[in-house]
Amino acid sequence: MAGMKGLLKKGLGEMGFNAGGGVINWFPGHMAAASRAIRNRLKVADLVIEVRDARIPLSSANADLQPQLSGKRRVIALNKKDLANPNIMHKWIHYFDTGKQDCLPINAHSKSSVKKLLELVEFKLKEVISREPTLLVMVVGVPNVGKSALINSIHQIASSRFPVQEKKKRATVGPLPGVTQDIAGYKIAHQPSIYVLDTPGVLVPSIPDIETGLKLALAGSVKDSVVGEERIVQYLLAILNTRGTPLHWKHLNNRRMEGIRYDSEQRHEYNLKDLRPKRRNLPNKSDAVYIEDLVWEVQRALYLTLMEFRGNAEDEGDLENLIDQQFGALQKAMKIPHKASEARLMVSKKFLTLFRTGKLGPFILDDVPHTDAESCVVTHKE
Ligand SMILES: Nc1nc2c(ncn2[C@@H]2O[C@H](COP(=O)(O)OP(=O)(O)OP(=O)(O)O)[C@@H](O)[C@H]2O)c(=O)[nH]1
Ligand SMILES: [Mg+2]
Repeated sequence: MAGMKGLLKKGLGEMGFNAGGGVINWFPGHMAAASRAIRNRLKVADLVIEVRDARIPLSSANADLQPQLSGKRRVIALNKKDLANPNIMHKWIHYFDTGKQDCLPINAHSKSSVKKLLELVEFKLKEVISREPTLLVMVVGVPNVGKSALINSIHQIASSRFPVQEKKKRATVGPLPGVTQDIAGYKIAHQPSIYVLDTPGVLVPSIPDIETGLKLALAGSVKDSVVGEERIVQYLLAILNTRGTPLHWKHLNNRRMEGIRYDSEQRHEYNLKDLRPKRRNLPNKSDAVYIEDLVWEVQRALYLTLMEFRGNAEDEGDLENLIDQQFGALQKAMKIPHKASEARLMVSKKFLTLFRTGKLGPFILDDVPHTDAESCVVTHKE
């Protein structure tokens, strides 16, 4: 980890995730106003669904809202569980359980998953449902975690149960952060009337540390242009190399990797072209096969560079060299023309897409903190 910390300090050190100044203006004006509006509405909410990104259960918590949220009936929905490593997810569930905080990993696009969340919400509202004529459930979270997608699924499930008005009303969902700009209500039940409120994603004006900022950028909560795709990928590669993840890809691709063992042992100079499995012409291939091949080439490029790396990943200079080499290997694997002046940027964009769509496998980037039960639901890593 020392190598990565050094690299972050050196390469990314001048970055400040600070709304007030520096190179980065990532806290747009609407967010400050939205934060105020959310705080006001929270005062009257009966329950809040705090949506976090399952890949970063702590880094995706809005630290400024935590004191208010912890004083309310709250369910933490760890969304995008399809992109998160299930083996590590159960440790996170245990972590939140220990802190007596209701939490549920969900996939906002899956009805069965959202139904489970609704059951939990109903259970927590049980006692107020019987006495209040109107209830307000708020959905809050940092940008792009899937709040609006969740609202749409809730609304859809509700409209199959109750004859709700405005059946066709849908929240806009999109792949970039900052899609929802206004608070909007959706009626999901009557007697009592229950409304769910979709809210704009809000970040804190000052992100406490650079790694939290980079994780938020990796997960897509901060616009890529704010941090720069190359920096985000440099950080992702630092994580993968430090964790030795590419070495595990060998087992995933055992059959195809057979050739690799031969090549890396027998030949020090490898040529990706020679190793490439026989390919049919691109136009005849389905997209799925094309992507599968691309993923395989990318994983192999990272596996080989890490295998042949003779430096020390704890040393920031060595790690930086390895990452530079990997950018070159990825460029070849992705068949991005050598002279393309924007090659590094193109590599970064493609690599980020593979990561964000889960093609490189499921990940959880935050480490489960060692805590006592009381301080369990902390907002960011120490
Ligand atoms: N893989 C995966 N993608 C999801 C899931 N939920 C939402 N998404 C995608 O994440 C992106 C963001 O979803 P939104 O619902 O717009 O996110 P949001 O939190 O409302 O974003 P803002 O309005 O910008 O704050 C979209 O591309 C969704 O399709 C999920 O559970 N799994
Ligand atoms: Mg939204």
